[in-house]
Amino acid sequence: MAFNFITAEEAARLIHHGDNIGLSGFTPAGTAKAVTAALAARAEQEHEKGNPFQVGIFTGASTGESCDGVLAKAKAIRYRAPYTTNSSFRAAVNNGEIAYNDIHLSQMAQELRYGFLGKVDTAIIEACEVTPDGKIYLTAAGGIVPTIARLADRIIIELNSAHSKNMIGMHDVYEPLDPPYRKEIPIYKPSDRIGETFVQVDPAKIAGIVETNMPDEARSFTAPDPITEQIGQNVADFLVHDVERGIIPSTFLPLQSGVGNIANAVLSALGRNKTIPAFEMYTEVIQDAVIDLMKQGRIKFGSTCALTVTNDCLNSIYENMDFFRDKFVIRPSEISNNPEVVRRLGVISMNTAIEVDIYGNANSTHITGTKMMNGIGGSGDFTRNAYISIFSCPSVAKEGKISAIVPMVSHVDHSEHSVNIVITEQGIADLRGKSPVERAQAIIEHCAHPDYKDILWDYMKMAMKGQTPHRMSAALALHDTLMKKGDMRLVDWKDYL
Ligand code: 0RQ
Repeated sequence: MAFNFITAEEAARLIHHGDNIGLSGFTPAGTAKAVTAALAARAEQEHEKGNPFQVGIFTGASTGESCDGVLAKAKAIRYRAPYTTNSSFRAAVNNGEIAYNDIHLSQMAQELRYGFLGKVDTAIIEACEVTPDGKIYLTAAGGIVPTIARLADRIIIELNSAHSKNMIGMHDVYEPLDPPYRKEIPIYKPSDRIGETFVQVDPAKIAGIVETNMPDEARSFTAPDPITEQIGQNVADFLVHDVERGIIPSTFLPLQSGVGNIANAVLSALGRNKTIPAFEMYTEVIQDAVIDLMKQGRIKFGSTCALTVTNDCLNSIYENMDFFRDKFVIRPSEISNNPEVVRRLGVISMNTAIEVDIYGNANSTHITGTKMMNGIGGSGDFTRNAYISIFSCPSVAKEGKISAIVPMVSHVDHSEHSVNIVITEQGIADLRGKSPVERAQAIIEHCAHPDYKDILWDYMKMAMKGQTPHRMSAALALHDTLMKKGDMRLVDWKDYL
């Protein structure tokens, strides 16, 4: 069948106020860019005419400026799920302008199929190739494409020549059946392939193809500083110790790593530590450090949902695809983050927290309990099911005014039951096999910043005895002091008795 080539503006006119759109991509990798930017312009025009114009957005994870950024600024988003990292979007969420539903990434596709989230009217899918019989070859991410492509009434393709056709063959597209018919997902090692290299759609649903040449909008990394270097070193030391005492098999286990500067620094440190054998990853994002370690032979294989790399790095992959072809596979988020597979493979998870409390509950999402930072992303998919779950963060934020170790987290994403190891630049707290009081001793002793150790020990002294000692009137005193005096160190426990 002959395709209908249209402009991004024409594609945007196919979308109506109140529609839900499903987007390809996972992190800014592989995300729709041209049609979403045109949609933002359309929304602004409609708003100027006094007409309402807002859509619901379903994605794999975060997107880039030409999606979440411009759409949030244009006040064109009514509802969105899941993860996002865009600052304009974040501001709109925290102003109460956008209904944001922060879902575990592995669950996004199935919640759409189960009908929890409403109808998908239009899917906008970035591709490096599409064939007349409806085979869509994706770019740098898997995301939720198989599901939105099947559920949507119409599909718009962004055929993006900034992505090389060398990406053809790097995807493993598989969509599970829903209960009660679901079977096991037959992945027994990270490199196992179980699906197709393309997303098959009914070509009659492709309403138009928009040709683009737009690079992905991945953020660049800041160079590791002494704090992130030390955190990376501590994570590597911890893993070496557990290999040496036989807890982790000497052949090692697949790793998962979150996004951001800390995650990048952790992976670099692991790569440098030659006591850790060359390893594999079963993860949701591959960042620049992973690609460097593949080139050095330190990482043998990576199963991922996205190549969340800088454009220089992505181009170096495209130019050296002969080398990379057997080094990674890109899967839909439902599979890359699948709890069943994570637990079967014995994945060691490494994620970053905003704050951790003395009992091991971790807050990955909310600043001072109320303001959304990014979202839970895939951290819960991996943490709850990991062989060993690790959370790392600097012991303090904002020049020491904020302690990342607090008596009680202001929001819980990962409970004490799921968090095994807490690591800061100060040291390592191994929470496995410990009671709550033993955990508190380990976290304060090994992870808290020296400025906060006595403050936290004093809290322990004033806490009411029990399985999990707390003084309820003082549990959030550090946060309260931060809001009132601008520095948690100024807490006066007498005010909270
Ligand atoms: O603020 O940007 O103003 O400097 O938070 O913190 O230390 O630079 O670390 O970039 O790795 O982000 C948890 C947000 C960490 C991220 C989080 C401030 C700090 C700084 C960023 P500035 P850092 P990172 C994979 C798995 C949740 C989801 C997840 C995240 C900014 O890793 O979103 O793990 N994780 N998903 O100053 C106030 C505190 C703070 C604080 C840090 N206690 N109070 N501000 N900050 N701690 C991703 C996917 O699933 C796709």
